[in-house]
Amino acid sequence: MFGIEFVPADPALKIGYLAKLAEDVGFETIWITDHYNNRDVYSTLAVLSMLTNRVKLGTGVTNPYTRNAAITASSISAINELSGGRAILGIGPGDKATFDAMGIDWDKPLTRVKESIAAIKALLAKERVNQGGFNGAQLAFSSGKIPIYMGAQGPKMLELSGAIADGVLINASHPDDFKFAVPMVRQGAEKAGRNPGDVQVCAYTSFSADKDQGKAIGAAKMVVAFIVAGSPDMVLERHGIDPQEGKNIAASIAKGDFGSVMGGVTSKMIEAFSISGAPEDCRARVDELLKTGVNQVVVGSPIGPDKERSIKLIGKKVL
Ligand code: F42
Repeated sequence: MFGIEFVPADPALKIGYLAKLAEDVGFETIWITDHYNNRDVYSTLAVLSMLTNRVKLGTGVTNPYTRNAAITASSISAINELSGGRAILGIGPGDKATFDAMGIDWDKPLTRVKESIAAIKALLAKERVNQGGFNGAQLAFSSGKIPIYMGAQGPKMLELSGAIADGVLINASHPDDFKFAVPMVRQGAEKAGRNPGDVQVCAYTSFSADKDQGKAIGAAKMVVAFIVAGSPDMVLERHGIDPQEGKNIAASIAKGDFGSVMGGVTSKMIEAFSISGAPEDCRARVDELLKTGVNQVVVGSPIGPDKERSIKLIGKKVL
């Protein structure tokens, strides 16, 4: 199964055009990211609800800090209603860097996600909520059951997703990362007395496909630089990358020296943190991911050097 991610750094109507194309070439789920500095995730999903017919439409991912859980429950229910029952709520702890800029404290992210999901489940069932800081909140409408997927990377978050979520969106592109993550999700499900097969594991990849392998890799470089700069040392070492190389890239990003950023990205980094190349190479990597227990591969940024052309190519040669 394949999903695709769009970032509302682009206007909703442009994403709507690409989303319809993605639906037509065979993608099954569309995920829209949520960061305050881009366009609003729910207005984008509302436009997509009207422009598509079949694909599932998810927040990929929202968080409980910038939006109160009751507002999230109301917003995603409205999208479920508009789209004829196609909504999925993707929720994670959120992006610390953007919270710092907004003056929001990233206090106890795991606890916050756990409590918010419990509250959202109750709110979606039109129950009155008195837990997790709520004092009797209740929605005035319901639009049916909505799957809840968690964005997670850390061991405890992965385990929690197995315990409480319908699926998990894991930001990674290499089979070694999934050999580490999938057992944790399964363990979380088993400990909670659930069937691990009931939790959909989604590889939220950085993907770049083009007939010209060099162009595909060129388009992935900047995205990979940001992933490397933000990855914990343990993750870099798992892929045989010296953490100092990551620190150097982070310093170049901080200085705004994007020439050095691009120059610092090695082929090992591209290999570890993206699926990029000609379509047949991308397909081979997808097959490796599926063998680790991944159920859905999400084609994430940059998609390719030319999004429209790459979506068509991926539809024909990868899906
Ligand atoms: N973030 C966004 O803001 N917008 C997006 O659109 C977005 C998309 C997205 C898609 C997939 C995905 O996997 C992640 C995505 N993210 C997005 C990032 C996401 O919101 C998180 O930043 C990211 O997943 C990193 O979170 P994490 O899973 O590593 O979890 C953090 C919080 C962590 O440290 N986890 C630890 C762990 O082991 O899992 C546990 C920490 C812990 O237990 N904390 C305790 C607690 O209660 O929170 C407190 C401990 C103490 O000492 O106080």
